[in-house]
Amino acid sequence: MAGTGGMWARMRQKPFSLWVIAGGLVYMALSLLYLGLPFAIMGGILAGGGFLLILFVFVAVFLIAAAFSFRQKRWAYVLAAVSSLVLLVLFGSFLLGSASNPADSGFWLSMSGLPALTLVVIFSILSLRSAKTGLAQKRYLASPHSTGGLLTLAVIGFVIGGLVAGAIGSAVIGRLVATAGESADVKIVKDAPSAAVPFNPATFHVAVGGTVTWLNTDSTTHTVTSDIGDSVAFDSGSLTTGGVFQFTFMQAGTYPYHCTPHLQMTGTIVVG
Ligand SMILES: [Cu+2]
Repeated sequence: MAGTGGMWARMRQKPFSLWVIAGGLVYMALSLLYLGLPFAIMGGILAGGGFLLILFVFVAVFLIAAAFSFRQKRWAYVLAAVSSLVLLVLFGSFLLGSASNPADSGFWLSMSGLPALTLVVIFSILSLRSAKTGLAQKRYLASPHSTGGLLTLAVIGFVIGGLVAGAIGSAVIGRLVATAGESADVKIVKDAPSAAVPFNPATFHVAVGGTVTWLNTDSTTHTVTSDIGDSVAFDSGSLTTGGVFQFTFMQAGTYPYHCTPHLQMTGTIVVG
């Protein structure tokens, strides 16, 4: 009992900023691991053209930075700030994209990851600045009862609020997509990248001058893009959940198409 009591006392003496840095980094590492592990188990560590490897490097770097920031190593503050910034720069636009659609499968990560990493950057830079004099000297770094604590609380509140609003929005979008699905010609199905028929129906027939309507019912962003070399070129750009694309075919022919981020997703339009 005395041992655990002593441990708690030591934990409580840890400057508050270290909890924020380590907590934010561990949360991100676990999130990335949760995201990447299924793909790694399915396709090996080199799946996705090295994308997974980059993901796991971030996991390792985040965990190292978290552990040594907690021990007040100055280089670890630098590592924490730099690695967080690099992730924000590399995947910021991707994260912002899924943050704009609550029905997107990446919404929770964007909603929580962007604020968490921002907090890590702020607190690791401030901790580095005060490392020489000691974090205990700065109240906003030492104690949760401070502006630093208020900022953290505000960010956590923002994230929880965003996730709750997102869950409601996601349900609404789901209902709207189900209704819209009845009028679409070709549906991008749920879990399309691993589906046998990602574009349903796989082959759609339309008369010359007819318009085809695609609807994305998946929780991931996809595109409807004509295969290279076609005389008739079409490209929907990114379609998030509920996204609709229409194209009018003026020439008879067979038009194969695919999804740009998932090349295994293919379909065909037959005109005439
Ligand atoms: Cu796709």
